[in-house]
Parts: sequence; structure tokens; C-alpha cells
Amino acid sequence: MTESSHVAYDTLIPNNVGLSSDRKVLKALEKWRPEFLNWWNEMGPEGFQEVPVYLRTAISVEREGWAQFGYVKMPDYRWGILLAPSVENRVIGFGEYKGQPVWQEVPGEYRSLLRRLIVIQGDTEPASVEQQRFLGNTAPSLYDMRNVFQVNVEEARHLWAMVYLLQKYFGRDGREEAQELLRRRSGNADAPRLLGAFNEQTPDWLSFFMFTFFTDRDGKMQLESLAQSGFDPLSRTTRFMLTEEAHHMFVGQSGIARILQRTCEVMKQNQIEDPSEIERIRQYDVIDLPLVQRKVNFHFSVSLDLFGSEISTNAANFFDAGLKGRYKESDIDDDHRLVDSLYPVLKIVQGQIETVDAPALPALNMRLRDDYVRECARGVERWNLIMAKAGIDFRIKLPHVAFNRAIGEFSGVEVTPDGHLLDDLAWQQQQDHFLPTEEDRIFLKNLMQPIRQAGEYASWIAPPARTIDSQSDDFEYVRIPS
Ligand code: BYC
Ligand code: FE
Ligand code: FE
Repeated sequence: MTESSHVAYDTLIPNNVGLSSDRKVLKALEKWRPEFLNWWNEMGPEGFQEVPVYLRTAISVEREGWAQFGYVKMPDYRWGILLAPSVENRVIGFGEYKGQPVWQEVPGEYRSLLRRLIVIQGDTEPASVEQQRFLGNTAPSLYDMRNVFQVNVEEARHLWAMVYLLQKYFGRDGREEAQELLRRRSGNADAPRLLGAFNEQTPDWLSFFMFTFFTDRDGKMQLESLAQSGFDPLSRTTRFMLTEEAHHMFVGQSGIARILQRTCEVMKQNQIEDPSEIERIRQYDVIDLPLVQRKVNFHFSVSLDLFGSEISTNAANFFDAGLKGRYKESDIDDDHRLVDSLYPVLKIVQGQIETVDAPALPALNMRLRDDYVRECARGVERWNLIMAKAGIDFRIKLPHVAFNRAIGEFSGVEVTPDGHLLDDLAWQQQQDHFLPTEEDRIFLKNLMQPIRQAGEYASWIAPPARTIDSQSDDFEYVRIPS
């Protein structure tokens, strides 16, 4: 094992960054830790802090075998500070400093830009834990309950990752930001989380699976861009976070797939051919396909807002400074400077949505969003195979990127999922067809009855294709005292 891949478990805070010989940072983190635990106990999974959960913990950052499974009470989880191994002679891959050695310290002139990027990333991590804190109570199985808790402890570890960077590299400002990350609360009117989607609720499991599919995938895209960073500690941190993110993507992709699977099965068993026979379908306690579509419309559009404006000088500055690259920057075949390049951007021109060429640098948010949309579309295609296989005439479609937007070019207009501009009145009349309604919310709320028997699943979701860590089908992933 190389030095940096070894995780020291002898300190209070597991790490592979040599914390025990970095007294100042160790002290700052040890001071922050009880505040973090207070936050976790107050805002983490409600009602399950004392039960043993079968979780994986990172024990090494090598590609193979970094995870170890075992029962842990969540407040005892070993949240660690883990950086991916450093790449020898790594150079900055893009922007003004392309080709120069990566930075091991914060470049003075970019201090505030970099801090802002880290704070925004850090803010989303605890926010998602807060949004998901009631889901344990209505889990459709112990398998699913364990998965939400796994996601929660890992998002909390991502918070640790950003707090480490703030405390190590940003002195007193960094320590203050670390406290602010525990003070802001999702959905709180006085101290909201920084980005819109992280102040929405995640009240039911359909929302949770949509969130992990769409919103965690924004996380993945942003982390991939930060993994390209010329600030090497940020690159190494985010590279390791991405290994955990893969499981979050899986939870979303497979969660929705299992819901679709179950609905298709029940429709076929009961000879229901028309997916719009909502009442008949709902009476079997499964989720109708048009409701899944409305949820896709909502979560996709809210997640698109996380990419910022189509044209953004922040984005241009981040790239030029070598702080945030493009998705898979190192695989792209161009000059990696983009000073004279163009990129096609959607705009409203005389009441029509049109594609126009814009300077590529300020269009970088749009470019990352395009990469994201392509990935989402691939996942949706996989879902659609389930209906195709069942012979059910229904396909899920991603709505147009201009639909239901609160940030950027389309925030001021109303657009249908097909991309047609509507006036306010038409939007008012039609939005219930496009977005989840109050009735949908109540239906889902009533449907979410907890299942606590090992190996059993709620009526509206199929069992997973595979268990966790090759355990038996009736494995007790969460040991709830009876
Ligand atoms: N809500 O220049 P613009 C994750 C603000 S998710 C509210 O277009 P920029 C995770 C913006 O701050 C990934 N405000 O923005 C997922 C700016 O404010 P100022 C998180 C917004 O900077 C699931 C102004 O509007 N990581 O990890 O180019 C579970 C002008 O905007 C929003 C990152 O995002 C919004 N949606 O782009 C757990 C990476 N959008 O300057 C975790 C770091 C924009 O006028 N962040 N504004 O005060 C960034 O790269 C960029 O800051 C953003 C925004 C892409 C977010
Ligand atoms: Fe995360
Ligand atoms: Fe995640």
C-alpha cells in the first residue's frame, strides 16, 4: 500500500492525510466534531440513531476493497478524511495555467473563488441528509432502509471532506464557513441551504429515488468537474467522493426500475392495458406510470437549475483559473483553453426557443448540463425497457430543458414538457398535468406504509435483483428491536 492509501484509524478521525502530525488542523477538526455530532443527532435519520445498521465504511482508498461491511450505530460511523492517491507530476489540465504543476496550496488570487466553490459543494451534502431524515420511518423494506442510511452517512462524510479543505487551507474564514455549514438548514426560511433543490422536501420514497437519480447525478457531474481541478487537494478529495457516489446513482436507477417493474406486473396480472386508468391501478397499491412521469418532470427540472445560468462569468472564471474543469476534461480533444471557441446555447429569440453559438467559456454551465442530460436520458432508456418488455404502451420522457425552470434563460417563461411556450393563464390551467399535484402527494403519503420484516417488500416496489454484499434474501440489514 502506498503511504497515501493507508487509512489511519488510531486517531479520533480516520484519515489518510497524516492528521496526527498536523496539530493545528487536527485541533480544528476535533473542535468541529462534537458540533457535527449534535447536528447529526438533531438533523440526521429520525428514530434510528440507536439501531445497528449494516453499513460499509471506507478502509482504504485503493480501487479494490476500499469498503468494509458491518453493523454500526450511525452516530458511531467512522467518518473519515480520505483523499484519492496523488498522481505524480500532475499538471493543470485546462485554462490559463494549463501545463503548469498543480497547486498544493491555495493560489492567493483565487482564494475567494475557490472557497466559494468548496462552500457550495459542502452545503449540499448535509442538506440532503436533512431532506431525507424522515424516510427511515416509511421504508418499503429493511434493504431500502439500509440504503438510505448508507447514502446519509456518505453524504455526511462528503461534508467532512469539504470541511477538511476549509479548515486546512482557508484559516479562520474556513473555520467560520465550517460552522455555517452546520447552521444553515434545508428549507429554513431564515437560514436556507444555498441552492434551490436542497430546500425542497423529500417526503416519500418515490421522491427519494428521483432525488438520488437526478440530484445526486448533478452531484456526480459537479464532482467530476472539480476532480479535474488544478487545486490538487480538491481534485483528490472529489475523486474519492465519486467512488461513493456510484452507489447513490445505483439506488436511484434501481429504485425507480423496481417501482416500474412492480406497476407493470400488477397491470398485467389484472389485465389493465391503459396506463391512464389511474383509479384502477392505484387501488392495487402501486404507483401509476403517469405519476412517475410527473415526478420525473419535477426532479429533472429542479436539478437542471443546479447547473446555474446558461451564460455565466463565474463558470468562465472557474475554468480560466484552473479550478473547475469540464466533464472528462482530460479525454476531450481540443486546446483546453477555449478562448476563441464557441458552444451552442439555447436562447429565447423573439418568442421562440433557438440554438445560438455563444463564446464557449461563459457557456460552460450549459455544456456540463448537456452532458448531464445525456446521462439522464441513458438511464431513462433503461427504465423504458421495463415497459417495453412487459408490453405496456408507456414511455418515460425527459421534459424539455426549458420546462419549469427557476434559474437562467428560461426562468421567466412557462414552457410545456414538449417545449412549447405558454402564457400564464394556459400554464395555470395545465400545470397539474405536468407536475405532481396535492392529490398525488396525499396518495404517495398514504401508500408509504413501513415494512420491517426482513426479506419483505411494500406492495409498490419489486425486490432488488441482488442483495447487498451477497447476503441472503432475508438478511436483516437493520436490527430494529421488537
Ligand atoms: N439555486 O453565475 P451563475 C451534490 C446563483 S450537488 C440558488 O449562473 P454559477 C449533491 C449563483 O450562486 C453538486 N442560487 O452561477 C447532490 C450566483 O450567485 P451570485 C453541488 C443559484 O456560479 C445530492 C447567481 O445565481 N456542487 O453534490 O455559474 C446529494 C448567478 O448564477 C443557483 C456544485 O454545485 C441555484 N440552483 O453556477 C448530495 C459545485 N444556481 O454569484 C450532494 C460548485 C445559481 O450572484 N458550484 N445560483 O451570488 C458551482 O460550480 C456553481 O456555483 C453552480 C452555480 C454551478 C452551482
Ligand atoms: Fe455527496
Ligand atoms: Fe450523493
